[in-house]
Amino acid sequence: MQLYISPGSPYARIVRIVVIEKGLSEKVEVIAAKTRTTDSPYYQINPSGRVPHLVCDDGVGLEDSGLICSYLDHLEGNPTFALPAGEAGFEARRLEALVRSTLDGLAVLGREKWRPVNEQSPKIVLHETDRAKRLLNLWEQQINHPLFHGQLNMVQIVFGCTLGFADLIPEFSWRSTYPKLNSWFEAISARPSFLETKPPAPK
Ligand SMILES: N[C@@H](CCC(=O)N[C@@H](CS)C(=O)NCC(=O)O)C(=O)O
Repeated sequence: MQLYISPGSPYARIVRIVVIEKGLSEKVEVIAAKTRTTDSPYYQINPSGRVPHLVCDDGVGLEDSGLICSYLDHLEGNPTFALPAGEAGFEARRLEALVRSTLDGLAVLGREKWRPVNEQSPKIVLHETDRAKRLLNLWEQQINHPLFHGQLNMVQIVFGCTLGFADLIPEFSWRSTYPKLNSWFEAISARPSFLETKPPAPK
């Protein structure tokens, strides 16, 4: 299988972490795609141009980190990240959706802040900074939720990649404001799968 990524993409990092945690590194070739470029050859492989994108052994392409993680988790018949049935599964989906919402907002903020200053929209920067602060305030209060602890799950992986991405955004310093999130992040960042996929500093 081929997994198309970009080294700085937090969504691709979610999948790369699942590949490592599931012991699938030998079976999944990780390829850096050229995204956000006119006429990139990658568009022949994935017309949407987004990463992550997994080309399965039968040639079928899968887009979206949630879908790819679920596919990889079930590949060898021993899903470790599958959700429990009923109430507990719904609670995990509720948290993952809100963590992904945090990441989606930060992705917009990051993209804006990496543009030259004269191309940035102050309105978008303010809107996304405010959203991120409201959500990080919420997570600072809820980080003791059992799903953020114990056996690794998708909520933890997505949130770890979210905070790792927040770390890279210029002028978005969150660590001293949210000490509980900081210690939680320090702990998950020490996992080999997180160390191995640490994003490079943006250029
Ligand atoms: N919901 C998607 C989001 C993927 C996404 O937004 N990827 C960004 C990189 S972080 C991308 O490929 N951008 C390139 C583009 O928009 O052309 C997922 O979870 O995989």
